[in-house]
Amino acid sequence: MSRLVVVSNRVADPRKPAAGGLAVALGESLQQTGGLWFGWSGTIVEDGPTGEGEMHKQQAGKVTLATLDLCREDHDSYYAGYSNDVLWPVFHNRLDLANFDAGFIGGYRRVNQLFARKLMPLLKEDDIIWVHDYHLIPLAAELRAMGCRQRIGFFLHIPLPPQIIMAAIPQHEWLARSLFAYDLIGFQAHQDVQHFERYVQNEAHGESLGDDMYRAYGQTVRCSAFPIGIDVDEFSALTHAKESRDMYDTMKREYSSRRLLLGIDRLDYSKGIPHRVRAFRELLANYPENRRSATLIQIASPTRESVDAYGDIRRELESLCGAINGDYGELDWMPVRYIHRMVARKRVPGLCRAAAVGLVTPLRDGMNLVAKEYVAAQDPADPGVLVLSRFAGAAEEMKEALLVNPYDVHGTAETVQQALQMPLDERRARHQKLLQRIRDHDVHWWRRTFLSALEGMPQVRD
Ligand code: GDG
Repeated sequence: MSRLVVVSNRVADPRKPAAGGLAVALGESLQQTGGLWFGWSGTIVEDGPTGEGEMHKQQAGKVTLATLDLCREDHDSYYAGYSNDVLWPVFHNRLDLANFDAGFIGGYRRVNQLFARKLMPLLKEDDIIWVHDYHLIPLAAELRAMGCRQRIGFFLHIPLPPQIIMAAIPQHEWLARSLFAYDLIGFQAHQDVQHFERYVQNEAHGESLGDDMYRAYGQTVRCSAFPIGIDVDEFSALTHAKESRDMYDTMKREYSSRRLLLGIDRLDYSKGIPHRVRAFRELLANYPENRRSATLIQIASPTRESVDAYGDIRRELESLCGAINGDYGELDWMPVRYIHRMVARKRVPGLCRAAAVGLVTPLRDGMNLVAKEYVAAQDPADPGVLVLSRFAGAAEEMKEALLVNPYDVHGTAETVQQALQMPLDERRARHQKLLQRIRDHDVHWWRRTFLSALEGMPQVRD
């Protein structure tokens, strides 16, 4: 059996309780076969030389964790710069927020080369290499340039934008060419595959060969959608753990005669939180029966605070929530509870279960795991309703949610009202179908199908 080598920007110890489904899924597959997990250590060396980094190796059960420190300059240009200030906004269709600073690309390239150089000596002949996400698009090309012939797969956790938006990135052709150094590319949704296909045909002047195979730049690559899931059983089991039950009981007690609406997101501009809060204000304005009765709890956990756009969204949200509470709040009821902190993972299922409506309304999202977690946490006998943005990858599968256009604040408010009034029979029927779907395509299915497709690729490249 081939050894699995996972490469991602950050590395998690698979023996420790994981913060999310991805770490669980990757940790689990590595634990089974034994394997190597390679990435940045999270340490920034203030005055270190560029393109270098000390490597740390640690054994975690059957898994070897190999991590690299980055110097300040490399970190700022590769991670905060090119990854999060260019690729993240553009891939989420936010050209207006992209900062095409010409200084970033050097660091992005340098760190990918550094990763390749440090990884190369650790590789064995029949390893299977699985690279994750937009930070590492050129990694396979760098490895190939150093003579790596092992099978390499790439999974993009965020959306791939339409060709015309992709083409705004000054280095788009280099990025696209780099993708063809992989054997297999996995996207979250069929729409991403369509965007890839159009780019290949119109921009790269390549062709689709059928059977998910594409040819351009003298290379052939397989590309398919592998929608990521969650560990449904683990998440449902967490619902019954003490912390989660306590959370649920507290919420039910505190809001006994009130309806809870819940949003849980990193405070990222892609998640559409201000639009959602405006929709909630519209709900209170247009359907006054919800005043004193509906409460929106919005958990917005801090993220990437060194990037300017994140400070802006925080200020916008704080002022919006303050204005709604000022306009509609009563001495014994505040419409919005906004929390700018991370909530403990063990409490999340209980919070989801207590909420009558789950609001997952990103402006753009690769998948969105919160949509799946909300469904997994519900009581099947009395489930809440998921209101889901049509622009989340999850909307391709989760058809029984109430789908909304988050830019349409009025329409979203109407749909939330529909969710609040939905009869029990309909709630149960929708929930049952959604639960079945997230069970059929859980995180284990995602990992198995991706890795078996990668293992099925011929090892020798032309
Ligand atoms: C990227 C893609 C894709 C959030 N706040 C708290 C908290 N969370 C947890 C959620 C969920 C996870 O973080 C967020 O996952 P998402 O999928 O919603 O979003 P991204 O972080 O943007 O992830 C996305 C994903 O990769 C996987 O491929 O689905 O489209 O953007 O698990 O529950 N957890 C805790 N406290 C919080 O305050 N404990």
